[in-house]
Amino acid sequence: MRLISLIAAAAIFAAAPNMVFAHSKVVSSTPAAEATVARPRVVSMTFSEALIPPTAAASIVMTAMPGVKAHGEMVIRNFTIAWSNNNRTMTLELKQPLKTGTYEVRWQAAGADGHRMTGKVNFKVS
Ligand SMILES: [Cu+2]
Repeated sequence: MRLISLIAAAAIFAAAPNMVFAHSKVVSSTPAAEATVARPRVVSMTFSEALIPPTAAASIVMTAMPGVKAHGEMVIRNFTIAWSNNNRTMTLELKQPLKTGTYEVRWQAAGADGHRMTGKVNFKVS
């Protein structure tokens, strides 16, 4: 029993650095999180590690529009996705610039350890 506890403790210590460092997250984005920008035509996110593109997806959701009280969520679909920076940067190239409003970009992706992570980046278009 004691040996098993020791093995379990060792396994937790061995796994801890990966748990802290290996999970994908956004380290920078354009527009930047919480920024207000003029109508962008490109939204990009750079992640903390290379992603496996088939596991990655993103959606752009307009959550509010000036002067419209109960806007609800409107999903923006007119973009294509490109990868660069050794699969660390995901760029959403919009066919039309985003209109004035409040946006949330929702992403999901897995890095080297295969764990699927999700997150979001919020910004405003003026
Ligand atoms: Cu993981």
